[in-house]
Amino acid sequence: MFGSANRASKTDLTESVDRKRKTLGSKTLGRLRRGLSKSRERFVGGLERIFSRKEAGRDIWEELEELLISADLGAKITERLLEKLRRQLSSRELQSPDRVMSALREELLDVLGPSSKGLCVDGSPAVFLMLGVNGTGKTTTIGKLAWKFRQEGRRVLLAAADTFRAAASEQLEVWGRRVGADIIKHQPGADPSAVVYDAVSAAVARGADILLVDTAGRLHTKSNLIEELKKIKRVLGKVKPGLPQETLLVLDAYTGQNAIYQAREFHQQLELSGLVITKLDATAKAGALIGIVEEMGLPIKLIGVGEGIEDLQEFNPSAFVKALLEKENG
Ligand SMILES: Nc1nc2c(ncn2[C@@H]2O[C@H](COP(=O)(O)OP(=O)(O)OP(=O)(O)O)[C@@H](O)[C@H]2O)c(=O)[nH]1
Ligand SMILES: [Mg+2]
Repeated sequence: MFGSANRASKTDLTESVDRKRKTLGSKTLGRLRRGLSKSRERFVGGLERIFSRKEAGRDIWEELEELLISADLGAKITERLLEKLRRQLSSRELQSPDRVMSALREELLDVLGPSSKGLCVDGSPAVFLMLGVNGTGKTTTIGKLAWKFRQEGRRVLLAAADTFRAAASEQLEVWGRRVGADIIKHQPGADPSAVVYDAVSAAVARGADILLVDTAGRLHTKSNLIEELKKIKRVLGKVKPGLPQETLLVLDAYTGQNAIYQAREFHQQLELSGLVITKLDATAKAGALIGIVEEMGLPIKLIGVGEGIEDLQEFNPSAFVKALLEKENG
């Protein structure tokens, strides 16, 4: 369930709601497992390969270190993890992939656990500002998110504040038609803050529950992108104190550890409320997300696990770790 309000009819039988929840739960987990298959293969396949070889004189610690680094966990977490495993595991236990896996699982949950925090949908409207460098998946995430909210019966408005390319607002319009959400747009080249101003006014006037603001990812004039985004944020705050409820940085998981540089810069300048990690299905380096959470201390609010309309999930640390480390029959 996205957000806190529950709009299900009171006449629903508890039993049927439970049944629905169960099917949804397993569908969601299946999609997550599918999405993370490349990264899971790196972890699980890698561990199996390490433990299936029997020749003497190998340094298992070194091989484990290589595996974790290749999954893009980052040097700091890898080091801490190996230290913990060294303390916890006897040399006999070190022969057991299960024991190593469960120690790994515990450590990842320790880092990711505090990162689960739902989206703030309080306010009328609740405004989400989506930021990120070019091509990370901002517009697609907005489309998927709008779909989720529409499924919950919320009224959703989209703001086309990426005004440089005509194609940007067209892409958003296609999503709007697909999910049943109106869009507020100006001519190409217009001031993005003006679009946002109009969009909030329209959202208030039309009684929209959620306003999703799409922004540009690249520099398109001589002006600085970060300055443009700051201005959008200032305008929102002026229209109504407390807006936006969410300032979300969209990061492409494929970027691996380098995403941390984007996260630092945007957080410093724009005070993020959380992260969205997309394309987890396209990378074998989903481990990078763990290093980013540890360094930034920001919650991951959403993850993208494919290009389809349903391929967006609220981040659930234990489901994520399970899907990353456990094989189908696990
Ligand atoms: N595999 C995969 N592809 C994704 C995901 N999210 C987005 N994409 C794809 O990434 C590409 C870029 O997505 P956009 O939504 O246009 O990215 P953007 O951040 O809006 O890009 P700009 O507007 O150019 O800054 C598209 O081809 C999307 O289909 C995901 O979770 N998984
Ligand atoms: Mg876009």
